[in-house]
Amino acid sequence: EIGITKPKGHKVSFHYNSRVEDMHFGKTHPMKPWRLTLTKHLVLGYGLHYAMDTHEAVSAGKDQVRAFHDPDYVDFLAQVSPQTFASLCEVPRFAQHIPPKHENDTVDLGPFNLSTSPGADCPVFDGMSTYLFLYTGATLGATQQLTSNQTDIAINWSGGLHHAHRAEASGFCYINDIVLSILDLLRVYPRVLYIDIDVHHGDGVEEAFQRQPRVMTLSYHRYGPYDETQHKFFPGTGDLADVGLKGTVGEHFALNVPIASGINDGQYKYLFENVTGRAIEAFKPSAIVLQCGADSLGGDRLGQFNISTTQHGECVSFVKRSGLPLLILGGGGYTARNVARAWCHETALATDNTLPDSIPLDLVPRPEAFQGRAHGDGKLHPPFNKNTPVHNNQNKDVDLEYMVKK
Ligand code: TV7
Ligand code: CA
Ligand code: ZN
Repeated sequence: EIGITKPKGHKVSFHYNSRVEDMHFGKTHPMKPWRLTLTKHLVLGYGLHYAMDTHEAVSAGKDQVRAFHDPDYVDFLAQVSPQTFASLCEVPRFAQHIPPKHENDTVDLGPFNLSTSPGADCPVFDGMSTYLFLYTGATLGATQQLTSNQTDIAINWSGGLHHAHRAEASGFCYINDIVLSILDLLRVYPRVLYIDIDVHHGDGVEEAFQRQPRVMTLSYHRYGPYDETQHKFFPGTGDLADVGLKGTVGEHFALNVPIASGINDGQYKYLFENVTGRAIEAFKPSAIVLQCGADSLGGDRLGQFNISTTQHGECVSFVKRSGLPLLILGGGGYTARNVARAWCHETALATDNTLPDSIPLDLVPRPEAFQGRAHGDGKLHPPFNKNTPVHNNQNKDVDLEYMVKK
């Protein structure tokens, strides 16, 4: 018996709809909605649903999405599919959004940075509209539970798509569910703190609120050139000096913690707890949104950090200790079995449960996903071993100290 118990003194609500699982961005595309299936299997296998209110998410409405996004973009997203894409591109009000082609572009881009080319970051795929409006609906449902005081912590692992812009898809993100959520939170809470532990910079959220002193955005991310090539790590923004739009009331309400590859648990903990702690002290938020992108874990297919599921979870616990209304969202995460481990562990932390390290493989469908692979063998917190790709640690403690002092 695992002995899952309800949290004492607070409520947690879990927002999900299994229809997001069947989606395929494309054969080799790193974003795999199947990681959400694995997460669900672990959460249910451990019995964590007994510790929360579970809500079946409903799709967001177009009107709700228009609260941030361009109306033409919303119409396009609602109608687009691989079958309708070509004819929609001919519609004049959509065609005006087609970006000019550069000579070294490898993929053909259509309106709003969308494309049917196989190598595109933001492909048009079957069921895409359903998927977008569902993950957004799940985030807005979770937000609604918070703003109506029906829960203290709300979770949506299918949300957290931080790169989407007002009229442009970017970096696997189409609808910015985070921005929409924060807009709803602002109706009730005077100040909202947004914290982003995805390995990529939370540029879409930062940009949306760059003139808004009631929202502080704080992103931790890999920043700078790759080791060999001179290309910048996506999206290339989020310098330490980037603190919000200069000359506006939003100046100083954006914080960025740029990090080199290979950061370890101790260094990440030091940065996260010092900077987040001071941000909470100074800004005095009335609610917090935490984007928990799992591509900051060691062994991620795209990320370049070396942090463990334990330290990733420590970030959630640290934020939870503030006792403020909290929205927990997913985001990136490209080694599916590790994404599921991290988000299941964090669901347990939100509900004050401690899970045994041995995954109850007899209760979990597809136990093969958690056994025998490079790091696994049925453990929730697999230690790094000789098979884990390790990125050389380029972070010097003095650099980290400098950022904390700033
Ligand atoms: C929140 N990295 C999203 C992170 C978005 C990262 C990128 C890929 C990638 C795309 C593929 C693919 C890939 C192995 C990796 C400059 C480019 C280079 C497309 C190949 N394999 C989040 C976005 C990032 C698509 N994009 O924060 C189809 O990697 O670096 C770039 C841009 C131009 C486009 N090309 C990549 O985690 C959810 N893309 C395979 C097939
Ligand atoms: Ca980040
Ligand atoms: Zn990411």
